[in-house]
Amino acid sequence: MLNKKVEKILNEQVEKEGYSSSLYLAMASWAEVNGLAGIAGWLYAQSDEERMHMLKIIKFINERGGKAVVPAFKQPGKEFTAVRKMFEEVLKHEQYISASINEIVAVCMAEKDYTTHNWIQWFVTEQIEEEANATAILDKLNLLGDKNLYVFDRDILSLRAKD
Ligand code: OFO
Repeated sequence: MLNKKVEKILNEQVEKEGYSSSLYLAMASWAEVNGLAGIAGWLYAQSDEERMHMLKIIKFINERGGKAVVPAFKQPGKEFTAVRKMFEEVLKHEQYISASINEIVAVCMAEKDYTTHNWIQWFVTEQIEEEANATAILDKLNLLGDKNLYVFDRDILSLRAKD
């Protein structure tokens, strides 16, 4: 049976992953209507990946005898004024998610739930990649400068890690 404190924090993570999915979907849609098809493609794929993270947690909670709760998701922003600023927001958001995964690890340790502790390691590793991806994109944007978005938009899909 899943420990109650662990169940609670995992359900909170369900909300965070679902929000991540909505946030990247909103960014993708903004990029699409602004003629940035490559960036939109990257963000649509990222949004799908976040939904997959959410599902992974829902299924784990249920499999372990807990009860997953699908929450309401707050609405993400609609307007993203500049590409670089938007990716700074992506990195900040991923750092926030990493901290929250670490919090789950801490609760698992405190509750001696070594099964969930073992399972959550997938997310620990995933967050290294998520932060590295966002940082790599920001590095490229810094190299290119704001005037070369055409090149960046063409090349960004090659920066997607093979999932
Ligand atoms: Fe972006 O890794 Fe899940 O949230």
